[in-house]
Amino acid sequence: MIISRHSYTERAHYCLSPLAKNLFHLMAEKETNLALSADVTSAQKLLDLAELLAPEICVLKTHIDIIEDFTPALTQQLRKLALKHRFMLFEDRKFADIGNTVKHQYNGGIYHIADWADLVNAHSLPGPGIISGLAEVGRKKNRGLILLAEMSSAGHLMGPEYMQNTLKMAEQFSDFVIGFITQHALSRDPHWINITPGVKIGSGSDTLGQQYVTPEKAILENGSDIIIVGRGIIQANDPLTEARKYRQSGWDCYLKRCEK
Ligand code: S5P
Repeated sequence: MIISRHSYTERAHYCLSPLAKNLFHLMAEKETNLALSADVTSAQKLLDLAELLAPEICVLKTHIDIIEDFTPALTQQLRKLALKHRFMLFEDRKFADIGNTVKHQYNGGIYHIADWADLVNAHSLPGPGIISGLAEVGRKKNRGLILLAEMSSAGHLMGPEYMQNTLKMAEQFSDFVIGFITQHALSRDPHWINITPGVKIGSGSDTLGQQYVTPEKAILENGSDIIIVGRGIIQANDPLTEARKYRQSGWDCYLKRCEK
């Protein structure tokens, strides 16, 4: 198992992406490795959640295309909150097309994702052209890309070979790709950030294939650096208290891993 014992600050030194470096420093200084998956469908709900939980998180992950009353004012507000409370915005767009198409999807359309999202993600499935296309837009705006190496859902097709090939592809773009959506750390190189969704205290699953691991398993056994939590927090009676539990648990596991 490939698990880094180094601190986030130490790992920041190895990053070729300025954004990855900033993210490691932000996590170390704010003492949080919790990303909130704010999967709600109204702009006001998203802003309320962001405002409430901003002090607890390093990353706010959005699905901007599920917002029913989207206006550009929403992303401007999110950026203001991100600056004020020091967290990064991650649009979970999961690009999966040829380079020329994703370039337009990233830059244009209704959402102008590249203008406000520090981070986006993409599937490696179409080959390196998808990264080149996104990099044409994102590099000059100092954005970062996360490649999906391994999903949390039951029956996914991302086996060990796919994961290794995703790593190899990322290595060609290490100033722009900051790491992976993955259940397991992929490489000994300390600059890659392993980001893990499907995390819930108590583990379990949902009725549509989502599979959960605990923060302990994600960070201590599987080498995750950032845990993404959605329904475990946003469907709780008291999301703030719950977010603090995840934050504490995520941070304690990270410290324990560094001590080993
Ligand atoms: O493999 C994955 C990749 C992602 S980005 N599995 C996931 O669940 N996600 C996303 O993480 C998913 O789209 C959702 O926004 C979030 C998990 O939400 P939860 O409510 O199940 O914690």
